[in-house]
Amino acid sequence: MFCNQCEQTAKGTGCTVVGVCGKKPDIAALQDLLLYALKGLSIFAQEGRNQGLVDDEVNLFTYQALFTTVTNVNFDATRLQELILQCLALREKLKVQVASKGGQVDFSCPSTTFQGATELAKLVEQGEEVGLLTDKEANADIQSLQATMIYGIKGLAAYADHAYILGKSDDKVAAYIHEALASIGNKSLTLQDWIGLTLKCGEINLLAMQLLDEANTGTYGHPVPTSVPLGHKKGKAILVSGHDLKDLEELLKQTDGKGIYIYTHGEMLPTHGYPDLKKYEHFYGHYGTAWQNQKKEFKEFPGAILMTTNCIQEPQDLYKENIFTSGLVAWPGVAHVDKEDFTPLIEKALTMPGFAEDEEKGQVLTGFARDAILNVADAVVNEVKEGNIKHFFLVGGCDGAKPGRSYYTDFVEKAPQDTVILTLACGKFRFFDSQLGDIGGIPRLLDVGQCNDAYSAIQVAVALSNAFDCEVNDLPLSLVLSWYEQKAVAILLTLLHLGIKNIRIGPSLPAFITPNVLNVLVENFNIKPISTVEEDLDAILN
Ligand code: FS2
Ligand code: SF4
Repeated sequence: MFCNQCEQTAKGTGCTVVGVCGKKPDIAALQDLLLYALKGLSIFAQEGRNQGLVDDEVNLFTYQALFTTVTNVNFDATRLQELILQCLALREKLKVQVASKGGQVDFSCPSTTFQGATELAKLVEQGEEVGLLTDKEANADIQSLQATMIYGIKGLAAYADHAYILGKSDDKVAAYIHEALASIGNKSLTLQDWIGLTLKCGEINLLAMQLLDEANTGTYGHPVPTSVPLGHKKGKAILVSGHDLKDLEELLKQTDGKGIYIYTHGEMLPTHGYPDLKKYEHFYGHYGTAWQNQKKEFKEFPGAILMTTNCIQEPQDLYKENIFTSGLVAWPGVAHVDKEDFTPLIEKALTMPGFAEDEEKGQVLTGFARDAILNVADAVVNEVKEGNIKHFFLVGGCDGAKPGRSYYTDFVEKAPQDTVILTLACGKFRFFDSQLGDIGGIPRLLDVGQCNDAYSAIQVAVALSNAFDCEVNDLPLSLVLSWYEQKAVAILLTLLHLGIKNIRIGPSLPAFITPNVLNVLVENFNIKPISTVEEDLDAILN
């Protein structure tokens, strides 16, 4: 196997024996084969569009198949086998439709004709043969751009899938994905073309994030500042992790009146701010921190656990019977439930002890998405004009297990008192309960939401630039980002597409970026790796 798509990749170069995430070689091979099959499907989807044919089933499948291969989502060989076979069946169906429109159906790329083996072991061998979906004959820089684009597309597909679940989609997203995947192996494309196609991922990702923002706020209302208890109530309990708001809503509906309290874990914390979710009285509080602490935190939770998206880790025996996956998440031997019927999960919670007593552990504030911040924009602008707020930092992104990630905690703690910290995604759990005080009633630590809410942070930056009549790059705003998986790659490409410069990124640079590609990023966008907190604060503020 070879996989280098996430920040924790082995030795900073690639996982070759087994994934640091727990991905085994057979799963890596099946994920590679799924992407290869998807490339074949993309060629027909692109030709179909040329003939005026758009297939919604193909679009949705494309999002789901890509999201499945994101880090810490699907570790189940049987589920991947089903998806590969479904992909080939869709390809054949589309081929017939394209032919009926007079389109081309005879392509030289073997991904358009390959047949999947019926036995799982043989399918794994086929996956090992195709390997990573990059053009192995292209030079290292082109392969690096292709990898960056594919990883960005995985993140983009995750956002598109979330938006789709809540009824929002735009064919431009699928059209770009199909074009990009179909282009791998096209020898006529130059390095410059690949830079363009890669940055286009950022442009399309902005659209997908906008769709998701509209889907979330249109369905559940704009988040409002909300205090979330970190303790618990006496009684039965279910813990919900991941990012899927629809799963959470369905669970809240299906547990209403059943005497079960619902708690969030990890990236689900910001859901407490949505009016149409917080209205449920049994939606109580937040338990635990970020994904990489789940083994310790889940085994101590006295109720059932639902994992709605990434990041799942290998469930330990102590809680394997209590954890359920939904949507695209899968772990072999772990029960899977669908939002249409959470009965097995609810019944499990009812058989478990729950919390024996009420316990207070303080509160954290969330719900500072774009609408909430823009509602106090005048006050924020005044504080800046009066010199009380000197600088804004966006300290956000993914968390992970590496010790170098303490940089972000230290950064927030050492940021001067006259600065405001916007944060989002699971990286915030290193400092989410820090008491940073306020400036003129404006909290110094503002939780914008999940990684899925990066669009909200971008809108806040754009609104500030309008208020100060300057470009975003000229604002007293610095982005200090942590990355882990492929949604972060998509967001970074969006920031680059928007021309945002001087981003600091860590804890390490992506293994799939070659020195030449990094040079392009440094020369055009002045991207920097994080250094020490003191050096970076000094460089930013002085
Ligand atoms: Fe965190 Fe994991 Fe949010 Fe990423 S829970 S690293 O996949 O999506 O951020
Ligand atoms: Fe390694 Fe990350 Fe790939 Fe898992 S997703 S195999 S940790 S590079």
